[in-house]
Amino acid sequence: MTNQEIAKILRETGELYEMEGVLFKPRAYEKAALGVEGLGRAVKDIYKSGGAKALTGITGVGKGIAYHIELLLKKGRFPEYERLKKKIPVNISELSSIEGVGPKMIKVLYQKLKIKNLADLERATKAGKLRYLPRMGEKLEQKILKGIEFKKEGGGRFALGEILPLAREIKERLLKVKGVETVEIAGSLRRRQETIGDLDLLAISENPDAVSDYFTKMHEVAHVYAHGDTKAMVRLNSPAGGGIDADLRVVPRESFGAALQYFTGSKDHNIEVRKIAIKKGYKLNEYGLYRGKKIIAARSEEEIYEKLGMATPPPEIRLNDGEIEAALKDKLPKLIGYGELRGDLQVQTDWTDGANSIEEMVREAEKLGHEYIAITDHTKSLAMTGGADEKKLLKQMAEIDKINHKLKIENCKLKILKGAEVNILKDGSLDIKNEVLAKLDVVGAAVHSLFNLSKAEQTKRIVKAMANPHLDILFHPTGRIINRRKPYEVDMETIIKTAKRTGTILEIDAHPWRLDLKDEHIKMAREAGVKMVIDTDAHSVGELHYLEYGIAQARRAWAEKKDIINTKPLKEFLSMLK
Ligand code: DGT
Ligand code: CA
Ligand code: CA
Ligand code: ZN
Repeated sequence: MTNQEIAKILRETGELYEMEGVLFKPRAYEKAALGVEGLGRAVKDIYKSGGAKALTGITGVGKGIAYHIELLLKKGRFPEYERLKKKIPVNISELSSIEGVGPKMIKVLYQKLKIKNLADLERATKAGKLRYLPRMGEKLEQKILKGIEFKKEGGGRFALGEILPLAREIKERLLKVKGVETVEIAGSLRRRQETIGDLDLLAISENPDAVSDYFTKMHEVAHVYAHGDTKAMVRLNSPAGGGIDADLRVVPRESFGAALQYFTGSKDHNIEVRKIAIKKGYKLNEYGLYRGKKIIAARSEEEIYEKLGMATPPPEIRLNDGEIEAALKDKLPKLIGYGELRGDLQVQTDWTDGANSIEEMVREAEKLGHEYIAITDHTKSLAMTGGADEKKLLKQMAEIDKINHKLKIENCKLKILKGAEVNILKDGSLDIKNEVLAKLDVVGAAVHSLFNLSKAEQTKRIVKAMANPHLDILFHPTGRIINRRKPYEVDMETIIKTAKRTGTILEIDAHPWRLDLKDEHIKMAREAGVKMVIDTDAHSVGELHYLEYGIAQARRAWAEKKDIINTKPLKEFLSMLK
């Protein structure tokens, strides 16, 4: 069982307990799920080396949950989960992927209307049956219907962050099959697109049959569409709920580059590249670059692009969106690298709705090699998170001073910055007094309410907030949540102009559900010379690992190191704030 699968069952157990109205347990299982997700190692390896006792070393995992994980590893299930699941046998992850649907509602939906999955929910909502349920009504019914429709518009695609860990796990497993020399992830995953339709994997193997055989028999496989010795196509049970297709092609070493180039895409990029080949009197396909029957290049992508008179574009920008012209002139951008960020600037802790303490977050940031981390808990008008008022913020600042002092004594080079994720109120003012904001190192602000204002009103509200001399970073500027919530109406051109004028930094929120700014807005900001940062919006130690998704987002928008200011050392970074 993979970490992702274990985390999913733990999280579901928490949700099932919540349906039961049990206290404390929901949060405990959620925390354990977050702990498992945040591990750098496989749970099964930890168990192998130290048994159930070693499992209690995982953040959020006590004796009881460690025992459940042990049973999961041995038998694939544990009794509490089965007992709870029997009472409410529904597809929880599918149902709760709809905005506005939580565990308590799922229970009512099942008990009153026998709703088990998304299709049932859609039918009942369209028939107007939800409004009559306790504590519901027409308004909530409309909201749910909108949520279902928005998800459907996504076309059944998955967020990159849901699928990349699965693809990497499968890659590691395939690499262990006898005869396998190389495995690469191709397609939209290699291009790090926001959303993924299906997984494409390429392998080189001395024994193609063995690897494609293994692939069709993996425990996640729900259905085998095709199974030849060089090609296999399957449907996987995805950890996100529902299924996702996966293709594996086993190709010869001599033509691996051609296959990788072809299956990385995008299709539009490939079509243009093929035209260039034809103009030069060549032919290009997934087996190689040919002149007549003679292979000119095939072993590596670089070789092929070179023979075409082009530099090799990074996969993230292969969209036929200017990269081909740039590659022909050897003028490709030098994209920001995956290891170039020095700090994280949006981090929540157990002072509000985060799962871990400041110190736990800091220790993880230290492991990640960060030079700085801003603690930015929510503020008071976001009451459901236990948002901080002025007094609580001052108390937290004192706590941060203490931990910083401790780090200094240890000769640790990490510095904790005092911050907050302040709410922008309806009139554009902030919900924390300026005199307290002035004491913080980094002030982030965000819209967390009134998503339905008109475009003009929403824009005016945010512009006003940006004019506050204490506001450094505008967090997740459009508020969208992939497959779940549309961005609020806002005029990004005006926001970007205002950012330039006021010196406000725009955030690229790396959380895989947010990825906000979007690539097109990053491009606009870059062209306007607006400063940006990439940060995780982490609510647990595991989520501190999300920076790579934000970097991918920035790379797809052609961002370079200079565009992203948390690539700078601490002192220089601080000097760039308002
Ligand atoms: P997805 O799966 O919808 O997220 O997007 P991709 O880009 O992974 O698309 P997929 O899985 O259909 O195909 C993988 C790659 O194979 C694609 O990026 C480019 C290449 N490819 C697929 N169909 C064609 C085609 O008709 N012409 C060309 N030139 N390339 C293709
Ligand atoms: Ca694909
Ligand atoms: Ca495919
Ligand atoms: Zn939060």
